[in-house]
Amino acid sequence: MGDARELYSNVYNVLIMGPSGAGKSTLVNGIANYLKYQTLREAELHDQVTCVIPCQFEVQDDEYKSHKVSLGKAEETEENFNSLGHSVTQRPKNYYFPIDNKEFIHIIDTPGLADSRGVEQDNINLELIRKAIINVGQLHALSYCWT
Ligand SMILES: Nc1nc2c(ncn2[C@@H]2O[C@H](COP(=O)(O)OP(=O)(O)O)[C@@H](O)[C@H]2O)c(=O)[nH]1
Ligand SMILES: [Mg+2]
Repeated sequence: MGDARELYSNVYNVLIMGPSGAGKSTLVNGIANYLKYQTLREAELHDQVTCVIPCQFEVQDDEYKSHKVSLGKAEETEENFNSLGHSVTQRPKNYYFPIDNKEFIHIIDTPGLADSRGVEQDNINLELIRKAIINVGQLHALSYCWT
C-alpha cells in the first residue's frame, strides 16, 4: 500500500504468533475472507476463496475419499511447503486490509516457534519478530495460535 497508508487515520496492528502448523497463515486467509464478505453465504457464492497466503490441505468427501486442495502459488510468495504440504512462513510478513476509507488492519504473520530446525532457528525467528514489532511501533492485538 506504500504511502497510501498515511491517508488512513487509524491503523490496527495485529501480531500473529505460535508454533509451526498451528494455523497462523490460515487465520490470515480467514480474516481476509471475513472482511471481504458480509456473510458466509455470500462467500460460498463465489467460485474462488480469497487467498493471500498460499496453502494446501486435504479434505474428505462423504465417501471418505481424500481430496487435496491447493490455493495460491507458493512461488509468488516467500511461503514454502514442508513434506506434509504445510506452508512454512519464513519471515514476518505484512498484510493490509482496509476496513473503510479511514481505517485498516495491519496483520503481521510470523514464522513458527518451536521450529523443527531447533533452538537456534527459534532465536533467529524471535529476533525477526522483535524487529517487526519495533518497526510498527505499537501493537493493538496479539493473537497466539495453538493446536
Ligand atoms: N482442521 C484444521 N486445520 C487447520 C486449521 N487451521 C489451519 N489448519 C491446517 O493446518 C496446516 C497448517 O496451517 P498454517 O496456517 O500453514 O499454519 P502456520 O504454520 O501456523 O502458519 C494447514 O494444512 C492448514 O490447512 C483449523 O482451524 N482446523
Ligand atoms: Mg505460516
